[in-house]
Amino acid sequence: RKILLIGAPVDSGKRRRGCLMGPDAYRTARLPGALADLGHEVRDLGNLSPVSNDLSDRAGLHELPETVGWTQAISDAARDAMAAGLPIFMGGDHALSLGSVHGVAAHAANAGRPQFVLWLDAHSDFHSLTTTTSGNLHGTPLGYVTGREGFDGFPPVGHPVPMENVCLLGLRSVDPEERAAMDGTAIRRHDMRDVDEHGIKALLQPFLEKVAQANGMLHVSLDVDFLDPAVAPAVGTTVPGGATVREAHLVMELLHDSALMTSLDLVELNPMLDERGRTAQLMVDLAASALGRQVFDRPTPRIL
Ligand code: DIR
Ligand code: MN
Ligand code: MN
Ligand code: MN
Repeated sequence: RKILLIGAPVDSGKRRRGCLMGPDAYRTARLPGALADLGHEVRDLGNLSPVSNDLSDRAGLHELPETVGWTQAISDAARDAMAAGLPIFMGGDHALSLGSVHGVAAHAANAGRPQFVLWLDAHSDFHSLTTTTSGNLHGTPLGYVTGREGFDGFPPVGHPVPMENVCLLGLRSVDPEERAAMDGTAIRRHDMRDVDEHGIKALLQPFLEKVAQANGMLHVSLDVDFLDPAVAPAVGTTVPGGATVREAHLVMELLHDSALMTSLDLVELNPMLDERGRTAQLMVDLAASALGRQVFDRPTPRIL
């Protein structure tokens, strides 16, 4: 496949700085080479910058104007990249997904195909500008792209992702306002207890079948804190009890087998917090699994 690496050093989505170093950490951990080794044609498009605007800061919201500027820039880049191949957005914090999902959903709509989103995260990121209590906009992208009210100042969401097309896996920190907003919607949400009780494949498989039946496009958003902090310490918002290395790889391997993934975010890596680059390396290895690295070949596409 043709893979486009897009650096999005977004660091405005929360207070602790460092995610801006993420794209270069992925390059240093050899993401381009790992994907090329699998036979893919890889192009690194370099790093984006936020579009400037004349918005002002808004009380209670951290770095709103910069995040709006990133959203515009990343959405535009996402649309362009979707026409050329499979984009991987190298973050940057999770505020980058306001733009990446906005852009890929617009592309899908123009291609006449439904957009699906798999959200791998400890958090649900389902706030709006009016419900966030932290003011950190990395907690809002899923609310934005599903068309929640309360995103004044952001580009309008012309192609919201339907709730029933969203699957969250790995949850263990959901704010009361987020839970209330998700209640009664058709969003698929699986906390870590679900993973413990049923196994991660049993949760993912029905969702992948739905994507396949609908001939959908599938965006995957991988937050470092989906993983357990013991194996992925380089993230500002660690929550104990996350996915194991093998659970995360199995998700990626099933994604590869399904041949359904059309775009990918790698977000929230803060290299300042890493231990000798181990988290960056794990994220690179997970991306490689999603794009075909395996011990023994298995036939694809394959949905069991
Ligand atoms: C938290 C989000 N619920 C907040 N935290 C996240 O600040 O609204 N951390 N997304 O990764
Ligand atoms: Mn997140
Ligand atoms: Mn359109
Ligand atoms: Mn998170």
